[in-house]
Order: sequence, then C-alpha cells, then structure tokens
Amino acid sequence: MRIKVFTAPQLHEALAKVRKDMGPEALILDHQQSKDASGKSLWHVHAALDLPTRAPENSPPPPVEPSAQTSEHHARADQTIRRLERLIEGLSNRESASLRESLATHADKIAFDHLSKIGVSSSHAFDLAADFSNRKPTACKSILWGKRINPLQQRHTILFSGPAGCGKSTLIAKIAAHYSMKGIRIALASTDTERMGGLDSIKAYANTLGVSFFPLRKVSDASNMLLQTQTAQLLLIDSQGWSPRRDLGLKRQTCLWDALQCTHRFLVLPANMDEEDGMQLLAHHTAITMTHLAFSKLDETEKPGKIVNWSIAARLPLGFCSFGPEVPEQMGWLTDQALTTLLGKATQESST
Ligand SMILES: Nc1nc2c(ncn2[C@@H]2O[C@H](COP(=O)(O)OP(=O)(O)OP(=O)(O)O)[C@@H](O)[C@H]2O)c(=O)[nH]1
Ligand SMILES: [Mg+2]
Repeated sequence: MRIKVFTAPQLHEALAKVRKDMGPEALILDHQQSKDASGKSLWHVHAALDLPTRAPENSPPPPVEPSAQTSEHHARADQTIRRLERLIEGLSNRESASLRESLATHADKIAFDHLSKIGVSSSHAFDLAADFSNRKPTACKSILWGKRINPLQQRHTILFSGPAGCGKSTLIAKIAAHYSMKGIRIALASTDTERMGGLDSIKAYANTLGVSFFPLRKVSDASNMLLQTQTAQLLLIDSQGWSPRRDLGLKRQTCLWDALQCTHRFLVLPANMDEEDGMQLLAHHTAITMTHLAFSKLDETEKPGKIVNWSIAARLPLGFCSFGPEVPEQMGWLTDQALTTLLGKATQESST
C-alpha cells in the first residue's frame, strides 16, 4: 500500500491532487487544516493506494483457469468489489461528516447540510457553506464566471452544442427574443441539417421573431452565411445533439463549427441529467473544444447543486441558464449572486 500526503490551500484542490496522482481508487485516510508561515490556510490530505503485487519479471505467465473455476472466481471478485464499494462509501461518509464538523458556525453547518441535500458534493459544499449561510455571492475560486455578452459593444457569434433534447434550440430562441426586444440585429443558423426535422423548431422561431435563418450543410455554406450576416450584431448557431456514446456526424459538425469563427462555444447541460452522465459528457473530447457552460432545465431537478460539481469539474466559465420552457422568459446569465439565490431557492422548495 502506498500512502502519500497532498497539500493545497483549498480542501477540494488537495482532493483533486489525490485523484490526479493516485486515480479514482485512492482511499482518503484523513485530512487536516493548518496555517503556513504567512498565516494562510493549508489542507493536508492523507491518501492511500493499494498496489497490485507484481509477479517477478521472468516468472512464467499464470496458468489459464479451468472454465469450471471461472464463475466461482468471478463471484469472489464481485464480492470483493462490493466490499470495497461499501468501504469507500463509508470513508466518504466519514469524510463528509468531518468536513461538516470543521465548519466554524452552526449556520455554516446548516448551510452545508442544505447544499449536500441538493446535490453539491461535500468538498464543494464545505467551500460554499459560509458564503451561502450569509447569502453572499459565492467566492468559491474554483467556479469560473463568464463575462456577460454585450452585442452592442461587439459582434458575437455563439454556438450552442450539447446532448440531444437538452434545450439548445429553446435557449437560442429565448436569447434571440431577449436581444431583439432590445433592438439588437440578430441572425440564426443551424448545423442540425442531416436529421429529419432537425431544422424545424429553430426555423419556426426565426420566422416568429422575423430574423434571418441559414442552414449550414457544408463549410462553403458557413463562409456564405458569414458574408450575408455581416451586419448582424448577434449570430446564434444551433447544432445537432450528441452524446459520448453516440457522436455520429460530430466530425462533420466540428469542421463546420471551426469555419464559423465563433466568439463563444456554449456546452448546454440539462440540469435534470444524471450527474455522472453529465461528467462523462464533460470528459468527451468535443466538450474540451467548448469555451463556456450553459445550464438548461433548472426547473426540472431536485438536485440543482450538481451544476456546482459540473462547473468545477469542467473549468469552463458559466453563462446562460434556462429555468423553464417559455420563450422569451425564464432565462438569465448565471452570476455568483444568481447561483447563491438559485441554490437557496432550491433548498426552500425542497424543505416545504
Ligand atoms: N422545463 C423546461 N423545459 C425546457 C427547457 N428548455 C427546453 N425545454 C424543453 O425541452 C424540450 C427540448 O428542447 P429543445 O430546445 O428542442 O432541445 P434541443 O437541444 O434543441 O433538442 P434537439 O434539437 O432534438 O437535440 C422542449 O420540449 C423544450 O420546451 C427548460 O429550461 N425547462
Ligand atoms: Mg434543437
């Protein structure tokens, strides 16, 4: 077993170091807070990793198991995995309890409980608790805040990408309606051209709003469209939904996206998606080419706290959010204050 100590100013940073160095199998044994010479807080996390015993270099390969013994072997392996899972769950409960204990005030502990209940992971709940209990904009340094767009100052070309049905077209319609009411010149386009009906809703929104719309099937369509929309102050681009398991056609789409000279590329994550599935999506190489995160369907989850976990894991600045299907309402820009309000609202609703 390898045991190591990881040190960082924030607890979640130390935990991230553990995962980076030792991987997901690492066991957290203990964590402590101290101060460095300048009085700044430091966290020390003790982690352990069970290393497999290596066979001597020149030893013969292990004999192949007779098939009669194989199923018994698998059953034993399954039992061991379940035991380890229970052990890890127990350790993570202990970790969460000791994080809660190390909070300074009773109000912070109550805030920690609320945040955990609505899905914020315990290390992030620990970082947010004090601000949250004081209803202050969250000062958590690991969340990146995007700069609100201002098409009056500068033309923006914004791509929206994400899983099928996540609310891309609806969010585009909301943004288009919001800014066209302010007199901003808008154009819409879409790369969702190969799927039957892929263009329908965005085209209908363009008609309703009276703005021009361009289907983008190939790279030359992109350059044509850029020429024809030179006077638009805000160009919003819809795309075909994808998932880490089904990303057919993504290559063609990404070639088109690259030709569009986007100022922003938003990955839209629906807040009613399972947290683990969202993490897998964020790990996909297409997600890495995105510049911002947007959240949709915030009205459709009991656990909006997962967006904190996603934001910190993604390391992408936050921007638009949508909290209802209505166009043009129920959308906004996610700021530190808005996040505190959103998480607070969710806790009030879940406790009523
Ligand atoms: N409750 C709720 N529903 C939403 C929200 N945003 C979108 N929807 C609904 O979700 C459904 C899918 O929305 P779309 O905008 O078509 O999603 P999409 O990502 O464009 O879907 P595809 O083009 O099929 O990939 C529609 O019924 C929308 O009304 C939201 O914030 N809250
Ligand atoms: Mg769509």
